[in-house]
Amino acid sequence: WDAVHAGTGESQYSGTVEIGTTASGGGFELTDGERGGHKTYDLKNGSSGTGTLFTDDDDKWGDGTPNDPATAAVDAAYGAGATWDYYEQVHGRSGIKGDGVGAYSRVHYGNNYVNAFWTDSCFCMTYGDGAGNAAPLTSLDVAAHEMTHGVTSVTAGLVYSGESGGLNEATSDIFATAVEFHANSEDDVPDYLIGEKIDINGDGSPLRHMDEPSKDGSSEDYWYDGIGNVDVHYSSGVANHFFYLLSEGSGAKEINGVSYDSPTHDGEPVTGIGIEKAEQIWFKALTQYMTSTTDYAAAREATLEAASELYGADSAEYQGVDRAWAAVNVS
Ligand code: ASN
Ligand code: ZN
Ligand code: CA
Repeated sequence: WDAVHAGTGESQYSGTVEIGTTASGGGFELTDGERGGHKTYDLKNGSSGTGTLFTDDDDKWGDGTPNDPATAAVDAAYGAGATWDYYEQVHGRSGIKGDGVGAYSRVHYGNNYVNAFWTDSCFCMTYGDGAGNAAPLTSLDVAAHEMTHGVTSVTAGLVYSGESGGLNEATSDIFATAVEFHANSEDDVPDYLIGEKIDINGDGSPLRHMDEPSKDGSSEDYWYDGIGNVDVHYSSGVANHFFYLLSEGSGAKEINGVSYDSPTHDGEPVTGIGIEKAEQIWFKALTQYMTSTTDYAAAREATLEAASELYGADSAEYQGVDRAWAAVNVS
């Protein structure tokens, strides 16, 4: 993507990137004038308030490593910009609320903090620096995941517990992946994995796998009665698996050098319709048909309605949605 007012950043996870900046006081500040004025702040290991807006003299930001505090800001700003561009270019939505107004990001939260999060009350995203302050949680998919919590909050408003909570979490993983494919960076090759760059497990494995969520040891591959009692980051597996199957189909497949092998509950195959149609169906379902209490059965209805509206009730896309839900035991 191209920012009109662009600084150059050396990111930790996505190579050399353009970030939107604004001239200020003879230098530059990390305010993206092209994307609703999205700002990126330095918490300097604090855990409250807004922190200090990042500034730079020559509009060249970060050094690609955690040694420079601006590096995490580059990744966070790039992620917010790429996510903004995705929603605008793919779904015609300008900003989280669709009102053209940016949110803001805070980096260097706390010490050795191994998480990132969205907060409704500040309308902002916050990123920890990871273990040993060496692996900030600022990769593109993590940024898009957190920003999507804002979109979910102002649209369906899926309650963050029970089955609706799993759908809320899955929506963030689904659009995190869609953003990654849309950005299509050669320095951050798109995949159906979440958090593959932040090494949160310390063994190089990703945080989550959409083709077979149970590969992480905790996530659910299939719906069952009572799944609403498990952590929303694990019950999300059912919808992540649905989305992978709808996009790519079941069985063994290699995409951009990564091997996937997606199973089905009934052992019958699923044929994918492609991620670009699958993400349109999920977005329409989220923004028009899901509500705060939508559960898995209702999510199936919502996506079937969306597929019917977009592609027709007799379409292969509609059949694909029906088939992919059956394959994760939702019918
Ligand atoms: N990174 C987590 C998430 O977005 C943070 C949390 O669990 N609140 O779901
Ligand atoms: Zn989340
Ligand atoms: Ca990913």
